[in-house]
Amino acid sequence: MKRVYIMAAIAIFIASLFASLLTLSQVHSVKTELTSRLQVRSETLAESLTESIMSSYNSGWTDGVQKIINKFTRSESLVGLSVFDNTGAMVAGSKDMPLPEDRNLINTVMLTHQGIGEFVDRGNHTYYVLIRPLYVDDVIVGSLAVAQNATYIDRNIREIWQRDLVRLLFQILIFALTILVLVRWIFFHSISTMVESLQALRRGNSQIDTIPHSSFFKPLAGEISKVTKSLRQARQSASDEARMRLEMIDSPWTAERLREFIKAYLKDRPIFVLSNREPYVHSKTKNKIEWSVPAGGVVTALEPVMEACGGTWIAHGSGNADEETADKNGRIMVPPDEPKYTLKRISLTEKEIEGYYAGFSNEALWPLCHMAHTRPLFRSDDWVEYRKVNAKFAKTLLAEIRNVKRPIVLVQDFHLALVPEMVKKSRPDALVAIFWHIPWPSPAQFSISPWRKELLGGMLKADLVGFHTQQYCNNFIETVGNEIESRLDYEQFSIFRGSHKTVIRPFPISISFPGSAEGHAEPSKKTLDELGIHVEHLVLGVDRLDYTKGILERFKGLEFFLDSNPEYQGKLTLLQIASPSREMVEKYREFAVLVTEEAERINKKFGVNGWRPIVLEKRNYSHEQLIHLYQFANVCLITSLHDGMNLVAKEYVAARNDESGVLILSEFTGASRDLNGALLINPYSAEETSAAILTALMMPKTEQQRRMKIMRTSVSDYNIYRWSAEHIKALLQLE
Ligand code: ADQ
Repeated sequence: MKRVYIMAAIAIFIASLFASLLTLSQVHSVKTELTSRLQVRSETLAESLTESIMSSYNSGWTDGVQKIINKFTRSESLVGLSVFDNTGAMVAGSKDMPLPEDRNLINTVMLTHQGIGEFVDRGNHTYYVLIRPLYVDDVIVGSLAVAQNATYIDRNIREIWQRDLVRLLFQILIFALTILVLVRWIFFHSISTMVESLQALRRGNSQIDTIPHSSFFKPLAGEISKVTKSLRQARQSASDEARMRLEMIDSPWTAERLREFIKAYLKDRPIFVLSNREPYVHSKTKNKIEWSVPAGGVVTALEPVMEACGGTWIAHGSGNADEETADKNGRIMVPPDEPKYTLKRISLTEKEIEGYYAGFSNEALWPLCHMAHTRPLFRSDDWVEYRKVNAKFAKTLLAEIRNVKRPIVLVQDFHLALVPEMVKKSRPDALVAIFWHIPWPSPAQFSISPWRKELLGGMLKADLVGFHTQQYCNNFIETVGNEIESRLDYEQFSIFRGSHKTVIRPFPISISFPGSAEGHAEPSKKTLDELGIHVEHLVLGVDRLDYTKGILERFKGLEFFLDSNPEYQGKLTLLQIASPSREMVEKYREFAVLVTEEAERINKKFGVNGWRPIVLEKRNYSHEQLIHLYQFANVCLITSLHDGMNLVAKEYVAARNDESGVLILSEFTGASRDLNGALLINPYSAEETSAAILTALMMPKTEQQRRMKIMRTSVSDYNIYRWSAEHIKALLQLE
């Protein structure tokens, strides 16, 4: 629409310019005509007066001339007359005669024998003064000046401008209104109807067919109808195929297959997802509202599932325009450009965010579950807020499922550990699963939490508790055994408390591969060019700015590598994309400073001729930009000190459709269990990291391809659609 306004403004500008030029030319011709008429009149007048004036010359110019002057200047258009002798001195003249400033004109007239006309301004009036020589027997004896009122010429011109300007403004108004009506109702309306219809079709709503039938768009509408028809057919056959594949164990999982699976297994039972982070954040800058997808594993993993299945996602609305963009109940359909499911936003107070999110979740539970040598901070105020916000989430969900029989509830992550118990208390018929996206620590490590029993009690009311790896499941079951009165069944990996059974299962999370843009994008070097990176070897790191990701250790490993392999100096760059994370937590702010300082130190040590060994980009990149970077990176370097899974590793593998590139992966990530072709390292050892970089750079293409193939098969065999299907299947088996 903005472009339409710009085009309308340009059209109006051109029309105004054209109209102004026309008026200007009209003004010019009117002025010329009026002036020439005035000149002719002045000449005639002067001629007729000359005779009378010369009759008094012989009597010595005196009283006679003055009398003639007084007699003639009574007329309205003749403003004044003056007579000069041959020395240029005034002999007689009317009172207030407007004479030109330049008195030499009188002498010039007598010398050149030529009459001169001049416009003279006096106050608000303009006069035309004509000076002519006076002769006796062909000898110049003086001159005569005749002044006439010329104000009416300017008045006429002004009137023309005013009249034409009003007409011009009126025309512009009509013109602008016509453009707006044309664009709004004919083009914009028709096009947005077409877009809506195509979007509905893309969402799989084959009933809607609102393509406009106006004759103007007929050819386009015809083409679109054909395309939509073939899309419908393609979708139908994909759906038929997916239904057939449901029965075939070995066939790949796709969004379509998951949709068919959900239809077949859940019938019409809706899915409710609860997580702290929302999948789409609306933010307002100046007067513009924009949406973005926040960086983070939970969103990356669950968004494709919700797109495939629909349902409701309940999350904290953290954007400053979230409230404004949602309806009065906090609901909004997303993705914003192609709505497929409902996002229900919960608003939290500053105090709640401080205590529940920054405090208990990120300063207590996060370091408690990650072995990254950061001490957890347990504050009872934070715990109070954590419980309060968990209750808020549970209450919101209970309102949403009020009229839903046996709802499926998928609670996500460590922020909402108490929600399963709170939901089950009111709705025992709900099937509840909680998935823990981060590692589960050893029983000894978990035992330091003052609220360990409450946390475990909250989780154990779920029917299913999921982790990424078997190791985390083992840790959890042992922790429960140590802390809570219960019966453990190691054979079925279940925990019984009273009559309630909770099943513990590993579901290694993944990404949407194949089935989305991964690996299909045309590689583009745009971002690298913009960053001025033109090296032979690109090593890539992509993380949230989090101390568990081992970014400082990665830098140390690179420093060790450049020290031990100086021939690579100037030829290799580590591009570290690090999106700011949890900035309200002091540890994270300190960590961001440390990362910057360390990058600067290493760059200072090795940097030469504009080459920097580390390019640190502390910002969010779009999914597409990341895919392009993955495609150009010879090495992806993941050095997490402890990581539930690490989806970046899988994203790198998925983007490498040329089957080359080397993944260096910390052995302390969940992903290291799934990705057999990676070079595994202990990130605490700079020597090991450095050796792996050298191995990666020297690895023959055939070996790279062998390893990459293994990893790509693994990611595509167990993608996010399969994760979701197995998760839901396991939950349904518990009914
Ligand atoms: P995270 O700790 O957030 O997830 P990870 O699994 O690596 O870690 O996922 C990060 C996601 O954010 C990836 O999709 C990545 O592309 C994206 N991302 C990172 N930096 C970005 C940037 N600068 N710009 C844009 N996107 C960026 C948690 C656990 C993990 C677990 C996931 C999923 O800590 O162990 O794998 O949940 O369960």
